[in-house]
Amino acid sequence: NLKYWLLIALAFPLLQPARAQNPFITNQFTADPTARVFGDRVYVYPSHDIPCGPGRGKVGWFCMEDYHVFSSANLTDWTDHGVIVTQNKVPWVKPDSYSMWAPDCVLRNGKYYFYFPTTPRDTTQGKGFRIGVAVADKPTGPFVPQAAPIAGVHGIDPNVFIDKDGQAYLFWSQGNIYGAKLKENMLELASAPKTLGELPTKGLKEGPYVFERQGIYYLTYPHVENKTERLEYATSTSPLGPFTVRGVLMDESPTGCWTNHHSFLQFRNQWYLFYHHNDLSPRFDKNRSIRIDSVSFAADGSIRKVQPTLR
Ligand code: FUB
Repeated sequence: NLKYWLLIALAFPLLQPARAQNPFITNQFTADPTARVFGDRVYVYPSHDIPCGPGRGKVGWFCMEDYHVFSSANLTDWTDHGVIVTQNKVPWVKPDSYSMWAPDCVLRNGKYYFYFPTTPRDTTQGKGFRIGVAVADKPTGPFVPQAAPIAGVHGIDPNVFIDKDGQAYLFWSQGNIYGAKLKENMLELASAPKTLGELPTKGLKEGPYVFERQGIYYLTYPHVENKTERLEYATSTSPLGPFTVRGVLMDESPTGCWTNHHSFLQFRNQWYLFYHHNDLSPRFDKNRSIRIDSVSFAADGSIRKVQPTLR
């Protein structure tokens, strides 16, 4: 009998809902988290890393075929709502390219717009990534992909910011970081893409995330100068800049995960940073897992450096 109770005691932690610890999603690999508050819940839209294999992506590289969405009312217990968009159901995507990279999702006029970068079947306008949109009535879908990617946008890592006056902006990266206004329909650009100011000229900058706090616009981005990405930020008085570099908000990984990709979220008067690391795959940094940490700001608006909370 003692054996029976011992077994129950050992199994009990496994039966508990996921707890707030890093990484906070452990039923699959996740990366590039964009977190949003819709209603009274937090929704996280990450990329979904899977191990590559014969006939599935390129061994040693990122391998991503679909997206899940997760939600929580308390940042502790998370629900996986399952697959919302999958590569071979998007009309313009190159089949089996396993390149469904970092997404974003915003709510506008009662519709949820899910933005994702991937490789197109039609390469007449260039071989690189394009950015598509899928639209839903609920944050968990079903999402209906548009027939074609957004015209005039070439690159990865879409991020949408809606300003207080209702104007929406799309940001993305292609070596440098670009931004443009979006039309009211959220599906087309309303202005020509532009660079955003005096950002670093050396090293890759990608994964832009823009937010506003107390009249300051923050452009935050991963930047790699050495081996791995550190998170940096710049500020401006307007969403399309010009932005001035302010510093580093999270240092490079000491254990060598090449990428870091993040979003900022204010939930119940506390700011949080969502980002990723390869906690569940220490030997292969293209199978990543998402983390949360709280963020604070100094009186002058600067972001205090975030120290990762480890498991
Ligand atoms: O997840 C694939 C790519 O790695 C993302 O698009 C980048 O931001 C980096 O995290």
